[in-house]
Amino acid sequence: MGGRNSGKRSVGNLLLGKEEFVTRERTSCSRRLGVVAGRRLAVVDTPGWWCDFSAQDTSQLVKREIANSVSLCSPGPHVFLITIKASSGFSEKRRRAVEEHVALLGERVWSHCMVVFISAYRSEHTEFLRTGGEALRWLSKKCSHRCHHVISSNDTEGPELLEKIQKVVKESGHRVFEMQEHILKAISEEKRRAEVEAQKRFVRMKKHRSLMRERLRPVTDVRIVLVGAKGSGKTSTLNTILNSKINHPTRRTAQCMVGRGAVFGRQVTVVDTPGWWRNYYSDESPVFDRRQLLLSLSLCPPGPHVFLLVIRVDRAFTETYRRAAQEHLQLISEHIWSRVIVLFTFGDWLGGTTTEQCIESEGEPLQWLVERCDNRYHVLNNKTKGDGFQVRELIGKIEEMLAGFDAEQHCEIERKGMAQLQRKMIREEQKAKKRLMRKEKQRQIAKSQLETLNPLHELRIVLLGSWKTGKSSCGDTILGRECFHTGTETTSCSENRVKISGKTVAVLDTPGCFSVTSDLLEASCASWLSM
Ligand SMILES: Nc1nc2c(ncn2[C@@H]2O[C@H](COP(=O)(O)OP(=O)(O)OP(=O)(O)O)[C@@H](O)[C@H]2O)c(=O)[nH]1
Ligand SMILES: [Mg+2]
Repeated sequence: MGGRNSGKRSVGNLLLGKEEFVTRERTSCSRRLGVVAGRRLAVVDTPGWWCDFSAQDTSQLVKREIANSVSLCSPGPHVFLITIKASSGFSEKRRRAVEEHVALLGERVWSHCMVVFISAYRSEHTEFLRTGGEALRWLSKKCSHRCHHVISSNDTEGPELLEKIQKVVKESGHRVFEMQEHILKAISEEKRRAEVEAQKRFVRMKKHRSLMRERLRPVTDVRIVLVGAKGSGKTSTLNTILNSKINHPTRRTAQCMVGRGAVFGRQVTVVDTPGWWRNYYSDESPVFDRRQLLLSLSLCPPGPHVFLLVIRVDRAFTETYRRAAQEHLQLISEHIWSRVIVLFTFGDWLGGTTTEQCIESEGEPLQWLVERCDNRYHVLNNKTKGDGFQVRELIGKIEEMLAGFDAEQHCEIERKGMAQLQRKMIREEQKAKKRLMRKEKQRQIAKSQLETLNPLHELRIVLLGSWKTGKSSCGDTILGRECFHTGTETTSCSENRVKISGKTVAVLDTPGCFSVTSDLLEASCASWLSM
């Protein structure tokens, strides 16, 4: 078990003494058998979790497969190896991810767990142990200090690891980890149910598509708007559809952007939009982003044919995410649904699993969304684009959707409202420019005044703000190093100081879970008042 790319496959291969595990397992378990030094060995590789994700963000499919691994080595595994790649580091967040995912098998599993650290070379391991800190100590203790270190490139490491496992198994009296029969049965029944439902959905989709194809009218101009949560893969999708590199997908899209190109004989316009936070409802999204969503319609005149709702297929999809998607889409129009296709990205993650199996395994919120779109969905792999087949299929699905409309094929823009919005945005842009100029002027004045003042030898800064606004991270950024505890709630004030350009800069980080009052200010600065 372990995070994605944490080296599970190489550990399996080391144990079996040959390249038995070839392909990466993303969505299902794989089992290999062997005889090594006279021992019969069964090794099961499980799909990994994203190292920084909590179990809540891992897809149901992966969680079910992790639990299902137990049934693949009947009567039960002797040992669970938790693989940790030394080069990736082991933060508190990663520790929590391990804790939550291992706990899917129940608390008893810990007495069968052993940690395997994988490094490319020995010094990397030493450095890893030095920096691993509290998180590493926790994991080691949780596994009763059953830990082993392997160098991935060294083939001779396998027998040593096997010896260690054998020792652990002997110490536990050859006990195996058993899961209650009814739990295993429920897992396998759920798997079967999802497969049956997936097949039904696939047949339904195919039937509807062939019906629509009979009514197909040629479309020479296709206008697409991409909408979805932040980081769902909208910009990458634009690049895949147009076979271009218009915008770098590692950068967040802050404003709508248009791309155009000829795709399989059609003139295609794609509008990319800023994403919403997956767990924010529409009234929590900034007004600017909400307006951008509306503005997207005007960027592909006379109006878009289709909205592609982009969703990562490799992540969990909860009721909160569903509601966030619903609310943001309905900002554009209450009647939008007949023009929406769910577009799953990260198709490369699926491996041998079908999109339908994912939809059926993930649960009701995702199924609701797909149903709301009349069972229209498509999956894209933006990493390996291939020969364009996936884009050709997508264009085909869009045209089939359009065949279902009797009259106007594109979404009408409400012209009066749009003109008002555009005027408002121009006015705000002008105001923003003025504000920027004012700020620059203020800075110039301040700078000239600074020259007449005595130089400061120490600068003290207090960070205030509500819960999870990024105070501790700001502190780290200001001081240029990781001084504060980020990622966990700050419960008491803490101060760090660093010399920057000959000046001491002191930053005081404060807890943010209560509102800022003058009492708090006094308390948090008490240590400084005497300075
Ligand atoms: N493996 C894989 N990675 C993908 C895929 N699609 C997108 N990504 C990666 O996901 C990350 C986010 O992709 P973007 O295209 O920037 O996502 P976005 O929705 O435009 O993000 P925002 O503009 O911030 O809302 C990038 O690192 C992409 O390389 C895919 O199909 N497979
Ligand atoms: Mg983007």
